[in-house]
Amino acid sequence: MFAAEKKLVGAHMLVAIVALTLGSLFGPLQALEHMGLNLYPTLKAVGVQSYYQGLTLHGVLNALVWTTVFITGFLTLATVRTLGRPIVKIWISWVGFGLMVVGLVIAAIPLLLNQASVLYTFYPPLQAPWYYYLGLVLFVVGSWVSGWSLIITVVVWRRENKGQTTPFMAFASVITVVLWQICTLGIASEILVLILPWSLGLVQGIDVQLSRTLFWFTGHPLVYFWLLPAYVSWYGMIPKQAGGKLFSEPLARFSFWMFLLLSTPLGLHHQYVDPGLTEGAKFLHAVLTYAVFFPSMLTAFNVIASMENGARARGGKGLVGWIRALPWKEPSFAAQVLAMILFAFGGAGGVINASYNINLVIHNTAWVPGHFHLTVGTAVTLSFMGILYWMLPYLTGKALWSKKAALWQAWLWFGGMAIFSTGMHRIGLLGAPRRTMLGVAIDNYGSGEWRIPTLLVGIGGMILFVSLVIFLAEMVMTLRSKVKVEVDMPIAEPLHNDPMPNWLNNWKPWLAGTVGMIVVAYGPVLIQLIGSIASNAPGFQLW
Ligand code: HAS
Repeated sequence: MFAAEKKLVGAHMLVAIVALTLGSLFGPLQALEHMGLNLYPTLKAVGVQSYYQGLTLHGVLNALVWTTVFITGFLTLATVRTLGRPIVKIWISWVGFGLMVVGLVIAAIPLLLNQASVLYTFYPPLQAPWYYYLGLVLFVVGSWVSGWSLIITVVVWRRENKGQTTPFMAFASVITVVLWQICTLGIASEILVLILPWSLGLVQGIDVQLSRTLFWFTGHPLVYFWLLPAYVSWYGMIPKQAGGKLFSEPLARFSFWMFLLLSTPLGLHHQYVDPGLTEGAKFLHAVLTYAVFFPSMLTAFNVIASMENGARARGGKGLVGWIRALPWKEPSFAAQVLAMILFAFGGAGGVINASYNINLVIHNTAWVPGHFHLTVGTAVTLSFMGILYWMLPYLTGKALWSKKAALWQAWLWFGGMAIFSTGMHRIGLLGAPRRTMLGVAIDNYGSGEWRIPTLLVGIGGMILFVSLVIFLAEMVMTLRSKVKVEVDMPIAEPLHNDPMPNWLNNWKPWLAGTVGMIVVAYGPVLIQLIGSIASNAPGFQLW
């Protein structure tokens, strides 16, 4: 691939891995605290003032920064490599990257000073200094600018290659980017119109419900912005890594269109218990949440069929015996398939969350972080780690330090997360609130029935920490390696080479449908909230 693009992607990976490392330092602390071992007081000397400061750093660095920066770099790589064309104006991508880094540095200052411990959802009326929000804005704008650069490149490629179907990974990457551009309008308007004037003291109060609703306008599709790059790899690369072909490329493209259409108009499933929103709107969002389950089921079917195709080509036999023939010794492959397996459980939990009435049992309990550590913490993060196992040698020309260590890392993440999230789900069902120090309460609730699940949380958290250390060692030692290799990106071919139906290749109806769905699902909600706006909540600093 083109050297300039490799440098750009490499810079993204560096920032992403540093964010993952720093953010993950707080994970074990929280897990140990839940187990009853509170190490936070000893951390005051190094500037970590509270559980909430640690939790905010953990959420922002891992859920927002590691993901977004990795994704921006990875989608750039997948697009230019499969188009076989450099980025049209690479300086635009560098500007985007630069804005993200500047935004990150600005936001980091109040975070480190314990002035912005507002958690990753930064719900008003919790209030951070205005420059924290400015940092977030610059970070998001940076990701937009990088996305524009990618969109321009695909548009120019389409002009240069009239009549040809955009290669799958470039197509799927650009849908992900467009989804992000549309859905971040919620958070952008929340910060620019409501939060910044309020945190600057230009207005005295804020409308809490309108802010939360705009947040979740972005907050839910955000999870698909995290997930879809993993799907780019599961569809676009895993079949090749398994030794086979993509079972159905049209079905894969259809899934991506469905995600564009259905990811945004369902954010109210995070607000089922919020007052001031109509039952009808919540019901509509619940129905649409079940609809967005469908493209993930299509993905499960298509990806498993593709892996079976590869396993049988490798000599695999039997109804399930073919699974043994998969390349389990390849860390990049194993990490991603292990991520898929835990995602099946995370997805099943998602159906429970989505249910309007059962949600009442789990909302705001430890069940929810249990759910999202299986999804963003594993389906996404472990897949990205697996991708880095071929990507780092590809970008640097240096051999992966140790396949064995990388395999251990993947299995430890899988095992650690299975234990951790079992504990979190269980304790959530027992009524433990999320975002709360639980250690002090273990013995006071339910005749000690919290004891075992919180122990699982602590043990799982420590296993995850060991896995992360191995991952970092793998990255650092690979960068230091003197062994040269030539690695290419694994690009899966489709099993059937039939021409792509036009309706899967035409943006207009899908974009129109996406806008239409958002208008139907959010129009009445926003009209009602804006019509009765009550900017009366002062800012609070409770930490
Ligand atoms: Fe979620 C809360 C519903 C998916 C992340 N979710 C959250 C939060 C986060 C999050 C971060 O309806 C907390 C936000 C906060 O801070 O408050 N979620 C769903 C549903 C899905 C779902 C229905 N979530 C995700 C993904 C995430 C994510 C993906 C991140 C990447 N979620 C909810 C709801 C809430 C929620 C409510 C609010 C709860 C509350 O009250 O606060 C679905 O899209 C899931 C579909 C997934 C599947 C699984 C498909 C499986 C595949 C792999 C197959 C391959 C295998 C390998 C098994 C249907 C594709 C086989 C191997 C062989 C070798 C053969």
